[in-house]
Amino acid sequence: MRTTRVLKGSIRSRRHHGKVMVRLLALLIAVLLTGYVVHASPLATEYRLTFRNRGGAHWLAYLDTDGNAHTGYPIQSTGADYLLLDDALFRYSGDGSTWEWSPTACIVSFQSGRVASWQFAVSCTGASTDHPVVFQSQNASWAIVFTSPPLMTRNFALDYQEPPLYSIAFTSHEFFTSTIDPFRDRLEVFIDTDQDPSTGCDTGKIGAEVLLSFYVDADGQGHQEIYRYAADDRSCSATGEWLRVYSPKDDTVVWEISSAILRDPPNTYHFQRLDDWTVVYESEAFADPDHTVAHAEPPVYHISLTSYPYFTLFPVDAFKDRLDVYIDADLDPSTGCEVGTLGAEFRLSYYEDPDGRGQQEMYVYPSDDRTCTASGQWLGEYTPQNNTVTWKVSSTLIGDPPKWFVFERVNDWNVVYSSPEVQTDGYTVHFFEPTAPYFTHHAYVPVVRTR
Ligand SMILES: [Ca+2]
Ligand SMILES: [Ca+2]
Ligand SMILES: [Ca+2]
Repeated sequence: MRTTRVLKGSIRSRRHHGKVMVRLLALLIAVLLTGYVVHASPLATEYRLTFRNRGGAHWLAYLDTDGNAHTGYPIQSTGADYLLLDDALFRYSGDGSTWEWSPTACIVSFQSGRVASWQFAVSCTGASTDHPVVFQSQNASWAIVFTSPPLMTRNFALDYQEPPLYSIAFTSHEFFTSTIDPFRDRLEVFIDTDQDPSTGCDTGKIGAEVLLSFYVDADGQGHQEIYRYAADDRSCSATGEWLRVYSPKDDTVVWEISSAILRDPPNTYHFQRLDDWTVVYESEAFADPDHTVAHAEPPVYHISLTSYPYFTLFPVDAFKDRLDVYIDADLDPSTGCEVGTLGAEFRLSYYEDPDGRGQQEMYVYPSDDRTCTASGQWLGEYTPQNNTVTWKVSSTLIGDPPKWFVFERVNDWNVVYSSPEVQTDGYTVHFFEPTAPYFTHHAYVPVVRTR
């Protein structure tokens, strides 16, 4: 019968009536046996409100006693008709937006501190049913520390535990071991608090409502900032607010953020590292169900080629003279661009533009691109030092060691030097082109290869 949706009214009500009678009888027996009654409806004459919080100097409870969001002071989508501010109860007397409260004669038993609690007569508010309450803590200068979501009383009682602080950590060895440009180099965390990619700042992976940022000022002092994006701010135009001075430890920045800002987990995260305002590393977007989130940037390869001949022997022709590194990422000579003994999945390239500015490029070869036809992607401007070019490449791109490398120098589109195969188990690879190539069998015999 329970699965039958259509029941004749009379049968149904009679059955229901019967059940009620049985329950009343059971309750009567329970009362006789135990001597007390469990109320099924709000009968308490006193409020008992408890707000377990992480600290503050003032504690507030907003009471929407008529359950109508359109009456009283608007907060967290409720309309507060009464306010408990520390040990006093106030009645709302504003116009629906102003902060105006009138004192009441109600006597409130109040306990301050991390377990803030209030006890007072229900008749003080005249509420006849359970209703929404919003708890809030403020500091000594009346700044909001935490605001709860709307909570519902149960028989005029409420016991609420403030959620923990969010602790969001970003570890980047690369960031802290490189030279940090003030303001322009950053560690950032985009957070999609509603887990809706169509709202907030569009990072390409998530729709972020919040961005946490770390930078260093001209004096070397670390700072944390927060950006908050409105739902329709798809182009991320919101201005940042300064949070605090911050000193990183162990190559890690930790942002501690109130749950009032990020709401309850889960959130979706997207970590980025900026070098000179350019994104040079970005994590995959991932959801985390906790208040503690930690992300570490994977290691970065530093691949260097020193070539005295390139920088000192001849004038460098724009575009046509190059320094190249081929990388066999899968250690399989039969896949990728065929170069010497390697089958390269990647090539890193350096050249000068007509203005003499150094540029870096990267080529990605599919496994069947044996003749190396893939087009390059521009990586950025680069200024060589000590006749050396260093490419920095994330291991997320080419994978972890070991890797095989071949270094080449190209003159007027002809390969004029090709190194022996270099194998490495580390993330740092430095190759020195022999300065007296005439002594080696890699001599200046042009090896012409189509590019
Ligand atoms: Ca109201
Ligand atoms: Ca969103
Ligand atoms: Ca290969």
